[in-house]
Amino acid sequence: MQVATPRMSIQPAVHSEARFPNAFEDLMRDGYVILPEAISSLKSRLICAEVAPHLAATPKCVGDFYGWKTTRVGGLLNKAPSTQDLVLHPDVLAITRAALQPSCDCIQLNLTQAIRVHPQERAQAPHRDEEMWPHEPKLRPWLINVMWPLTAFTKENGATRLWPGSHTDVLDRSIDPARSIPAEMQPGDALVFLGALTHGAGENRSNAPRDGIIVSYCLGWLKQYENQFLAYPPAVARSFPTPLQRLIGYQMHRPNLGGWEGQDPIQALATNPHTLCPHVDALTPDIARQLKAHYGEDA
Ligand SMILES: O=C(O)CCC(=O)C(=O)O
Ligand SMILES: [Fe+2]
Repeated sequence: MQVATPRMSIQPAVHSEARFPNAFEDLMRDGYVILPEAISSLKSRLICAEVAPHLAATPKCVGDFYGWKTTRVGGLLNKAPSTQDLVLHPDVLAITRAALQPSCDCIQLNLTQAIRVHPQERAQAPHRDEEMWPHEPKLRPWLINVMWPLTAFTKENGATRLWPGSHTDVLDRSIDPARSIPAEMQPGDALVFLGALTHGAGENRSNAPRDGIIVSYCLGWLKQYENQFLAYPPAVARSFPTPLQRLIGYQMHRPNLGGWEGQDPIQALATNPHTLCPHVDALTPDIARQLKAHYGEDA
């Protein structure tokens, strides 16, 4: 039996996605939304070409979650630099912030991962990506996933399978496959879905690989799935645009979380970072006011 999990109503913090005006509402209602032609097919081909050698050189995965006839490659932002445009996609970021920012000071990148589902790979077990944080109930979204197809996604070749509306139920690993739908898409489209939506890669019954890139974002106070500071240590991250440096985690999450030597961790990207620095508060305006009031000072 499925027990409905109470979820608080969600007020969008940012809601300016001009090209996809209903996307946020669709996402929150159904648990997913497809953004058609979110990037050009040219850009998608470029990303595909950059990722291809890495997918070809990487051994197949090991495990019943990752799949045995599946290849995955992480840390794409420097291996395939055009993926930076996926991560910084303005419409996706607007939708993601609207969904996550009510529950955090700033969002962060959770992972980038290319996924090749090879012919004869079985359907991945139904799951939720929010399972990695074992805390229930989650009253609001903790994670937003974006699947960017690099090849056409079809019912036959393993398009991601989604159980629409399942984000409001508890996870049921034996959920009826007949109630799922394949996210059929073309390169350039983007599938945005909630981390609480039950889903899985489909079975690949075709004779060609199905390739896609997952980009996911999570609340800024969570442990990221992919260790971004190993994927992009300062020597690598230094060349990234500042908004990307911030998203991967070189940022403070107020109050005072994620600093380095008491400073904004973006200082670590300076050519000669200082380490003898004072710890400097990074407080939310609310907490700053409360502390002033506590000490009897004017706000
Ligand atoms: O490749 C896909 O379609 C989805 C993969 C997935 O959901 C996962 O690995 O978490
Ligand atoms: Fe997943």
